[in-house]
Amino acid sequence: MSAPTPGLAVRVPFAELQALLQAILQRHGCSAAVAAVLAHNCASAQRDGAHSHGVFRIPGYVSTLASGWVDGQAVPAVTDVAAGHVRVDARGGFAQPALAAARALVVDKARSAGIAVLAIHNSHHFAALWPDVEPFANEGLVALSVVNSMTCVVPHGARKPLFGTNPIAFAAPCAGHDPIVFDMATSAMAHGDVQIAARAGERLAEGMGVDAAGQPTTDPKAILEGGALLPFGGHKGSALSMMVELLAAALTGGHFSWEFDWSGHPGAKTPWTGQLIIVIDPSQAEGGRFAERSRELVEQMQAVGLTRMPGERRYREREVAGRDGVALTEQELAGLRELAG
Ligand code: NDP
Ligand code: PYC
Repeated sequence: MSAPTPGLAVRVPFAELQALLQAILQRHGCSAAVAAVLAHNCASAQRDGAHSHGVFRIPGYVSTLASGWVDGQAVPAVTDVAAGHVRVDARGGFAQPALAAARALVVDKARSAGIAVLAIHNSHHFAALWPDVEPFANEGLVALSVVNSMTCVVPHGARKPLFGTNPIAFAAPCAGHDPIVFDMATSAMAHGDVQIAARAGERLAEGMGVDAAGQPTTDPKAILEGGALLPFGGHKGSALSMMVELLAAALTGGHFSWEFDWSGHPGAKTPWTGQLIIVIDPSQAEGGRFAERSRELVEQMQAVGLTRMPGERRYREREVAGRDGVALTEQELAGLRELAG
């Protein structure tokens, strides 16, 4: 669940917010190119009400850049590996500029081979995952992405944390509709939402995490201070989280969620891991009617009573933000202006 920031009070045009975030990121060590990509990503999350990865994350970007843990100037190195395989070394920078650098090549390959994988390593991902896949579906492609993060999730049946919160995002075209998109942590909650609950002084639902002694707790601070999250859905979410470690790290050449040590970089918040994106061209599939079949599926789901598709809440928030501006609190806006200097 992406918890709303309490007291959203001001509305800012998207372009203004994006420019403000870009100024902050450049001032704190990103190149203009990297800052542009991250600012668009973060402003989009705020616009869509994906608050756990909107402007809430900016102080984390700034402290991480200040700590020297991430290279905000990194220029990714793209390798054309094979007919359906592109590799990117993010060179210790962020994952989103690495995706941007390889995007055109991977789309070309998906269209010619029918499927292509984009394997990113040596990368930091501190954002929502849906912005990485949704644009592929807007171009008629199907995309699936996984990224691993930092050790804070206890595998089902284990005693100590090992996995990251390891999200999975999927996007598919749907005739006459916005793409079908879901994006979910494989932990019971995103770490960002635990932080937001702790900041708001709220308790969590049962089953989200354990304290430092491994005992179930509903106190978000106990989870953050020595405790850990649990996978969603017991052994099933745990298996998916394991799959994410394999695909995002073992397959890409990135770090597993436990394999990096940021203790020498106080203020570092961004996991230094890997990301895999699989892009499929459905026009080459049997029948060539994928988007229409998507639509049929959605209609059948609605016919049996479904009133809310994944991604729909974000699209609604996006529509309101397009009309009225992106919502944030006065305190958040003041904090951003201060960081922009
Ligand atoms: P949520 O549980 O809020 O949502 C997961 C998905 O389910 C979304 O697609 C959401 O759609 C959909 N959904 C939610 N409620 C319903 C409902 N009642 N009916 C139908 N669909 C529903 O996401 P998480 O808390 O698991 O993750 C939040 C974010 O954190 C994600 O963007 C994820 O990528 C990010 N994250 C990033 C990490 C990283 O390492 N970079 C690590 C972990 C998480 P909708 O969007 O419309 O609400
Ligand atoms: O919310 O779990 C999370 C997360 C980890 C890294 C970035 N976001």
